[in-house]
Amino acid sequence: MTAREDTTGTPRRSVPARALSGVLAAAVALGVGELVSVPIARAASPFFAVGSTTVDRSPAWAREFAITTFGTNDKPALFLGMTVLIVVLAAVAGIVERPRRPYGSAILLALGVVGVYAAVNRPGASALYALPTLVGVAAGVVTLRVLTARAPVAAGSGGDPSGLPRRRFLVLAASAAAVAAAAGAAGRYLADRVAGAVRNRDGLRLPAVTAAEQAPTIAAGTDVSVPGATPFVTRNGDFYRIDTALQVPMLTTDDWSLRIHGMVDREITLGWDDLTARTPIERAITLTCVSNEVGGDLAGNATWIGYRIKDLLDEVGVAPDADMLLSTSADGFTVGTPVEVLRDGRDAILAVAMNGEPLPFEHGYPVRQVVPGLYGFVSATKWVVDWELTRFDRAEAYWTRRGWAERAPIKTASRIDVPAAFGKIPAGPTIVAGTAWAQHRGIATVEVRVDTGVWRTATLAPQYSIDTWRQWTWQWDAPPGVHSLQVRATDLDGNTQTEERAAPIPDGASGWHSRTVTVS
Ligand SMILES: Nc1nc2c(c(=O)[nH]1)N[C@H]1C(S)=C(S)[C@@H](COP(=O)(O)O)O[C@H]1N2
Ligand SMILES: [Mo]
Repeated sequence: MTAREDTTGTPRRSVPARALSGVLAAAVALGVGELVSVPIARAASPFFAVGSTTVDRSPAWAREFAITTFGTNDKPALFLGMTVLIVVLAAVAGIVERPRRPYGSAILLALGVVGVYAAVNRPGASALYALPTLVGVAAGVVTLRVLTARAPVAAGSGGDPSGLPRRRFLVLAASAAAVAAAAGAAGRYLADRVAGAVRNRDGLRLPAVTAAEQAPTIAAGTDVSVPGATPFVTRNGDFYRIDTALQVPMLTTDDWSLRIHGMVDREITLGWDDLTARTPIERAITLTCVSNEVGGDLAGNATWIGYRIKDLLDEVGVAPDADMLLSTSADGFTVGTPVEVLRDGRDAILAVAMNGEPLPFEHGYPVRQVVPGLYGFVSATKWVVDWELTRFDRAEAYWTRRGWAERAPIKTASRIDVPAAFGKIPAGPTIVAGTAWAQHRGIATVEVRVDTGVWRTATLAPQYSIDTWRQWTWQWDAPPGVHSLQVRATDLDGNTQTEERAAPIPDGASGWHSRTVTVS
C-alpha cells in the first residue's frame, strides 16, 4: 500500500516518526487553542472546555469513583487521562495520515468537533468560544501535513540509505514542538495574569470615605420610579461601555502606576499605595458619550470614589502655559482634557470605585478619570497610567486625530423613556417620563409638547447635583390618535436645547427627542 502511494519513489517516514508527527500536531493545536482562548475566556480553551464538560456530564458513579480513587487529585487525574487519550489518538492520526489520504487530519478534525461542541456549550458561552478550537485545529492540521509530507529528494542525496531527508524532519518536528510549547506557555501565562487581576480586584478594600466627603444621600423622588423610566443610579452591569479595547486591560493594583510628567515642576510616579494614601471623595457623576444620538442611551450615572485630580496637579506644579492634560491608558488610548476645567473646582477625580465596588475591568480597573461636564472621549480615560502636561497646539488625542473635537463640553440633552417608542396606549391620563442632563450646569426646566401644541412644563425630580442627570414626569390626558411627543430642556445657565439637529461628530448631537405613540 505504501508502494501504491509512493509515486515519487520516496519512502514514507518510519512509524515512530509519523506517530511523533501526530502528537506534535495535536500539541500545536492545543497550544494555539490555549493562546487564542485568552482574550475570550478560560472556558473557551479546547482542553479546558473538554475537561470541564467531561466533569459536568459524567454520571454520578463515575464522579464518585474519581473522587474516591483520586481524592482532590481528581481533576489532575482527569487531565492526565485526557492527555493520554489525546496522545494515543494523535499518534494514530500521525501513523494513518497519507499525503493524498488525510485520514489523520480527519481524526484531528473529529477531535476539533468535540472541542467546539464542548466550548460552545459551556455556561455563558457564545459562538466565539468555537474560535480557539478552530484556529488550533487548523494549525494542527497544517503541522501534520507538513511533518508527514514527503520532501522531494534532491538529486545526489542518495547517500542516506533510508532516502529520508531526516535533518529536515527533525528541524520541522523541533519547530512544531517549540510552537506548541511557546503558544501553550504564553496562553497559560496570560490566563494566570487574568486570574491574578480577578483575584486582586476581588480582594480589594475600598477606601474609607469620611462622612464629610461621602456622596449626599439620594432624596426620595430623585428616582421617579415609573416603570420603564431611567433609574437615577445605573447599575454597573447596565452601564454603557465605550472604548477601543479589543481586549480589556487586566491590571492589578501592583501593576498599576501613574507617571505625571511634561510641563511640570516635579515629575512623579504614583503607585497604588501613593494614590490611596490621599483623601478620597465620593460623588455621583453622570457620564455621557459624545456618540450618543438624540434619544440614545450612551449615558449613565454612578457613585464614584476617587481622588481629586486638582490636588495632584497642584502637587506636581503645572507650568502656566500648559493647557492640556494628555492622559494615556494602559493600552495606548489617549485623551486631551483642558487643564483649566480640571482645576476650576469641579469634582474631577481619579476614580477607583463605581457604585460601591472596585471599578469593573471594563470600566477601567484599577483607576480611571471621571470629570463632570465633559464627554468621555475628552475626559474619562480608563486604565489610566500616564499623564503628560502639554498644550493643545502640541499634542492631539486619539479621537481628535480622527476628526472629533479638541474640547467637548456635554450638550444639554433630554430624553423620553416612557411611553415606549411606537407604543400603543389607551386614551386618558397617562404618565410621560424621562431624563435630562446638562452636567456641571444643571437642569432648570424640562418641557414637553404634543404634536405642534404649546410647550408644557414637566415636573422635575429633586436635583441631586448639577453633575448628575435629572429625571422628570409629565401628566398627559392622551386623546385618541397618533401623536408625537417632544421634549426639550433648559439648563441653569438659561440655555434651551436647540431644535437644530446635529450629528454626534464632531462635538455631540443636538436636536429635540421625539416619540410617536398610538393612543386608542
Ligand atoms: N482607555 C480608554 N478609556 C476610555 C475610552 C477608550 O476607548 N479607552 N473611551 C472613552 C469614551 S469615548 C467614553 S464615552 C467613556 C466611556 O466610559 P464607560 O465605558 O465606563 O461608560 O470612556 C472613555 N475612556
Ligand atoms: Mo465616548
